[in-house]
Amino acid sequence: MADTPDAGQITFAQDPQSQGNPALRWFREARFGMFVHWGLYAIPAGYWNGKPTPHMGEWIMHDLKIPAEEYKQLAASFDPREFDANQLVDLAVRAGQRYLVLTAKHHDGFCLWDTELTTFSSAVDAPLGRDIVGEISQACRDRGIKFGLYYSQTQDWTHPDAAGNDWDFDPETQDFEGYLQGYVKPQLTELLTGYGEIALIWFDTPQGITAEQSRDLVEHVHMLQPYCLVNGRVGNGLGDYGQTRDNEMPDEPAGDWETPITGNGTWGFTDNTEWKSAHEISVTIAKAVSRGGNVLLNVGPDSRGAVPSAQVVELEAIGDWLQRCGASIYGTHRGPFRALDWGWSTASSDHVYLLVENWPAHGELVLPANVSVESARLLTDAGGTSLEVRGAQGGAVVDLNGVEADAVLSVIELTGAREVAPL
Ligand code: FHN
Repeated sequence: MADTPDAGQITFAQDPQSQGNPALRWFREARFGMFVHWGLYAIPAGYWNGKPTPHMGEWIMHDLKIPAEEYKQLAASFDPREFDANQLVDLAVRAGQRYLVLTAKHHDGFCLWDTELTTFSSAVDAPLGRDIVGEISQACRDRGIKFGLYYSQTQDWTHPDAAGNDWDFDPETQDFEGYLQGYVKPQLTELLTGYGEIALIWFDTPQGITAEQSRDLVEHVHMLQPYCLVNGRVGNGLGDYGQTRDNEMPDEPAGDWETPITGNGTWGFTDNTEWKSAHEISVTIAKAVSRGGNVLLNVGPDSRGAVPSAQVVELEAIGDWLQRCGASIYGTHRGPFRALDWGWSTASSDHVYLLVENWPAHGELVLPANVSVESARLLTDAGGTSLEVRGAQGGAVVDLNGVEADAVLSVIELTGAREVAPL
């Protein structure tokens, strides 16, 4: 199978047969999740024998063509004694994230659970013998956070029959179907039968996987847990919901979808410290929810299992913002006002929410011309300050004179917003 890292990973196709999966209800409610990329690559953290990797931290084995047998030795140093799954999931709770997706197996093939299929895992080859999937799934269950698993189905750089490693293995003689049937599906069975309810399986980089093979994986997951969602990167337009490319924001996507975003410029831990601010993240959430989507924000714990403290600060600021204006995000859907020059809108059954990025200098927020409103209040301040709405059809404005913009992103709640005449 060809080694084309970015090929075929984008899909907005949502399998029509899956539109009715009742599990999409929690997905739409949640809107914001934590992605956790954690594995052996956190140990070299972007450098191999002093040489920097040119790409993202978790791709170091591939990009520096490290021989599989050499890379596998890292497992002996995977010794995160201080890692506490409860602390990680508590952080997700504080950040206002409603689901968590852990890399059970990334492209390097290292497994974070006690699998029968290989010893290359945190439970066997690593000194502490820990089942990280088990630890985090329990911590999520205890806190009511939906728990999902990332599983690299096509690339596995330490498996001779999987895609991605052409420096150790010969792509021409590989038995990819044998790998899917004899390794991937049995591992998925372990994950979907050993850890209680799994909210979703997050496949990635489908590359050349055939439609039949993608369908087989979807059916396998649903046979074991019918309400486990499958993401669009299972390939070939299948899955329960669609995905953007990494860090992308689509204009007018249909159906249910999610954008995975980095916290800095990498998924796996490195010394990159260019953290996205709480403001940037809030803008991404506002854009996504106003277009009917979810945001899955990554953390890449270091080799001890710690999330860098500078990122924790931003996550807590987002959590504080969501504490104040969560009504405009959780369980809301596409907003009625489009192409606004000051921000974005979301809606619930009772309210329309305005997420205001560009605070009007003249103090008046101009609503679309065909809209009338009964009342407005500021959601992001402690008291929910009422705001005066002046004018009516063809000129309603919300008076923001004397009101300060929120340090993260200001949100206004409208009651009785109505379209009074088509534009
Ligand atoms: O190659 C992976 C990458 O390492 C990371 O896991 C991201 C997350 O969306 N997915 C792939 C690239 O799109």
